[in-house]
Amino acid sequence: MPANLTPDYLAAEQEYKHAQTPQEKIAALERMMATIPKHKGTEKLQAEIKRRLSQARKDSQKKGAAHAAPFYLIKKEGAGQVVLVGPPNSGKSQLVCTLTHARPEVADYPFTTRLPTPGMMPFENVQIQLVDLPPLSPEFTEPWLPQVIRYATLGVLVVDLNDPGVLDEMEFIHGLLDERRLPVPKLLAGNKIDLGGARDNFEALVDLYGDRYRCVAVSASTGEGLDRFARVVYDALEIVRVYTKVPGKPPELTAPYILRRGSTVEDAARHVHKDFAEHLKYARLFRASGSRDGLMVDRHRLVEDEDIFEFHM
Ligand SMILES: Nc1nc2c(ncn2[C@@H]2O[C@H](COP(=O)(O)OP(=O)(O)OP(=O)(O)O)[C@@H](O)[C@H]2O)c(=O)[nH]1
Ligand SMILES: [Mg+2]
Repeated sequence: MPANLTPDYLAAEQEYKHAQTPQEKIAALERMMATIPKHKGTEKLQAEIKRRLSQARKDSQKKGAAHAAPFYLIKKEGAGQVVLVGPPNSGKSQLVCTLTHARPEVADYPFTTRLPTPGMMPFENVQIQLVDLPPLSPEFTEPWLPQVIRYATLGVLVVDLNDPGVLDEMEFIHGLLDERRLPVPKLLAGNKIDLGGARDNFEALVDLYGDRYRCVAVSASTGEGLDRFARVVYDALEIVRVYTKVPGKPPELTAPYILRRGSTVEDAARHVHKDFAEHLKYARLFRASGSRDGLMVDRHRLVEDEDIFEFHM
């Protein structure tokens, strides 16, 4: 393997080979582009991926192509697409019902959900897309689920803390993710913390899996832990919010620009307007707390969550 291609890249390439529609091809190619090691040895390959990506995007624009979009790939909206992954009956649909305006069916028997249902979860002034999914189970797993999990920005593993089989379910899910080379979710939501014995099971899960996952105990029924859930999801998305202001005017704090963590002042300026980055001389940094009142910063400074910038050309 000349270019030291990573397992993530190779999995994305497999996905591309099996892709049936332009949308699936685009998703797979975007993932290939995101995971390909960026060095001289892969330059040709990168160029080839870009060429195919632009072709696939053209194909997806063609008349009638919309009908070919697979029903299960949900268009991304908001600050990130977060899929709820987990065994049957763990409360994935109930979480989406409680946290968003969407109303997927909730029932006390397994395999209730057969289709993905998206909804928007607010976190402070940010909207995050939550997607309810059918379960992962040794009995039956929808064949298209891996593709949806791979396409998402982030996965959250949702388990039922009151289920005596929860450890076996975790093992099964790890095996499946591994076999399909799927990204392991970063978060583990232990649901039904309102039920007796759930607290002990949560502690046991943290002992076993605490270094693999950020763990949070919630109850989709009573609402316990859900504020923390939204905060933890926001953190795991690795994004920052920035605001802009005009000299002499107060900032607009309701509609943040969303950037990746690690972005610079220059990236922020480009996000607002492509010409801004080019002509930027410096920026003035403010914070809602007043702690950075107008500090002059250059284009290479890393932005922090809730920075407020005044761009000067
Ligand atoms: N006590 C309690 N019950 C819950 C909680 N969350 C969900 N439930 C119940 O658990 C059952 C399953 O909930 P669902 O949301 O349908 O579970 P699901 O994970 O979507 O199930 P599938 O669609 O089969 O994968 C329902 O009877 C819910 O009322 C919770 O936090 N506490
Ligand atoms: Mg469901």
